[in-house]
Amino acid sequence: MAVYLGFDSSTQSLTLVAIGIYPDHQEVLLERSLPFDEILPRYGTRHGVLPAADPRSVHAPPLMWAEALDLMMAEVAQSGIARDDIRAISGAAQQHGSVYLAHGAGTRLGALKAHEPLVAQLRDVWARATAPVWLDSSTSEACTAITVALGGAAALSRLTGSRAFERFTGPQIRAFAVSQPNAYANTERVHLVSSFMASLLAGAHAPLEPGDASGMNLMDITTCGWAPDALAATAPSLAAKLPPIVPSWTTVGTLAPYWCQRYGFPPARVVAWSGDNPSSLVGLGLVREGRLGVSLGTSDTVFGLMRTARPEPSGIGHVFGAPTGGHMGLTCFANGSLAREHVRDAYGLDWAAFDDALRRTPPGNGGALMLPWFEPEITPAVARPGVRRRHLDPSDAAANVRAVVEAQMMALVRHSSWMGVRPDTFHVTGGAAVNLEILKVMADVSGAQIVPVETRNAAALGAALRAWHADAAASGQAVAWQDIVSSFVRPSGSGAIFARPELRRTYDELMRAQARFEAASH
Ligand code: XUL
Repeated sequence: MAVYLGFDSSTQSLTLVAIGIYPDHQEVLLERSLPFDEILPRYGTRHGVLPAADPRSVHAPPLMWAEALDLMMAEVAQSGIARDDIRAISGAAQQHGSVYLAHGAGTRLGALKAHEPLVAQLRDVWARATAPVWLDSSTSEACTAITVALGGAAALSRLTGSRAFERFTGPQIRAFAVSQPNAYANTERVHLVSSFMASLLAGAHAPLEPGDASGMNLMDITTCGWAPDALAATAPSLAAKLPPIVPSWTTVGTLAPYWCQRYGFPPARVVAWSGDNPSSLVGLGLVREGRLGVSLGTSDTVFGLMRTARPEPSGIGHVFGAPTGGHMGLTCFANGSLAREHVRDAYGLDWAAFDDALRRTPPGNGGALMLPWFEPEITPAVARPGVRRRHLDPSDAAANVRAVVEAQMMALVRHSSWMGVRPDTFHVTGGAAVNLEILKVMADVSGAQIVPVETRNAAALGAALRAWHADAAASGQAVAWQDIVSSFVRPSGSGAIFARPELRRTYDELMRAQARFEAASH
C-alpha cells in the first residue's frame, strides 16, 4: 500500500488531501484545511493577506505559509495515517505570488535542525519579508515597460502565453528591482509560492515546473524554458536568481531530515509543486482534450487541456503549462457568483425562487440579453462596471434571472472557443455547481454534457494524484493519467446533465447577438 500527500497553499488557507492506494481500491484518507487568519492570527492577515494603505498592493507573509506547513505536517504525523507508507508528496499553490530569499538561504535550508521549530530557523532568510500575491495590481508601469520592450502585447502573449498582467510575477519582480534595487541585489533566489513550499520540504532550493512558471510572463510557452528576452526586459541578472524549470513529474528531492527526525516521516519523494489552476486540471480529471473544467466561484473560470500552445488572440485568456504535459488554456470572469447573487438580491429572491424563475422562463429568454458587469470585468476587459440590458425589462425578475445565467454561460462558451478544442464534457465545481437549474442552462447553451464533480479540494487532490503519478513513473510502474483520475474524480449525486438538441439554433443565434452587443458595449 502507498500513501500520497497533496497540499494546496492557497490565498486563505493551507489544505491537505492524503490518498491511499491499495491493491484492490483507492481512497481519500484525510482532508484538512488550516485557515491562516484563524490558526495563525499573530501574522495579522485578513482573508490571508496583509491590510495595506494602498488597495492595489496586496502582500502576505511567507513565514506564515511556512508555519502552516509545519502545523499541517505535525497533524499528519498524529492523524493515524501509516507514516511509513508515505511515498511521495506534492503540492499546489496560489499562482503568481513571489518569495524573495537572501544570499545564504540555500545553505540555511540545507541545515534545518529537527529540535527547533521551522519558523525560528527562517528568521533571516528573507531578502523581502513579504510576498506580493495574485491580488496585487500595483505594477501597471512594469507591465507597460515589459510589453514595450517585447514588441507589444500580442508578441508577449505569443512568447509567454499571456500578455502582461499586474499580478504576473515578471512585472512584480521588475517593480521590486526598480523600487528596492539593494534588496533585489541581495536576492539569491526568487521563488514562486509553489517552489518555496517545495524547498521547505526538500531542505534545498526547489525548481519550478511549467504549470506555475507559465504564470510569470517569463517562460517561453513553446519550449518551457526561460525566455532570455523576457528576463532581460524584467530585471538585471534575473537568470541567476530564478529556479530552473523541470518537467512537472520531477522528484525535486526527498523529505528533509527536519521532517523525518521531528515527525517520524520516511525520506519520501518531494515532487515538483505546481500552481493551483494547473493542479486542479488533474484534480478535476481534465486529462484529455475536449473535457473542460468550470469553476463557479467568486469568479468563474473555464479551463482545459490543449495539446499545442495557441495563445488567445485578444490577450484575455492565458496559456499555461499542463502538469500532465502539453498546455492548458484558462479564461477567467470576474462576475461569477457576485453577479448571480446580485440579481438574486436585487429582486428579493432566495436560491429556491431563483431556480424557480429559471424553470418558468423559456430558453433563449425571447431574445432578451444582459451583460452582467456588476464589477469590473476581466473577460472581456471592462474597466467601468455597469449592467447593460437589451429587450429586457429591468422590473421583470424572472427574465433577469434567466438573462444573467444565460449571459454567463454564453460568455463561457464563446470566450473559451479560442482554445481550439471542441468541448464535449464540462466538469463543474465550485459553490454554484450544486444548482441543477444553472447546470441545465450550461448544458443547453454549450451543447455539451455537464458533470458536477464531487471534489471539494481539486487543487490539493490534483497534487496528491500528481505525487502518485510521479512516484509510479519513477518506480518503473507508470499508471496512465486516465486511470489515476478515474478512481478519485466522480460525478456528484445529481449525475450528468445532457443538452437538448432542439435548442441548438436558439442559442447559436443568441450567442451571435451577445457577441455583437458585447462588441458595441465595451
Ligand atoms: C490565476 C490566478 C488565481 C490564483 C488563485 O491566474 O491568479 O486563480 O491562482 O489562487
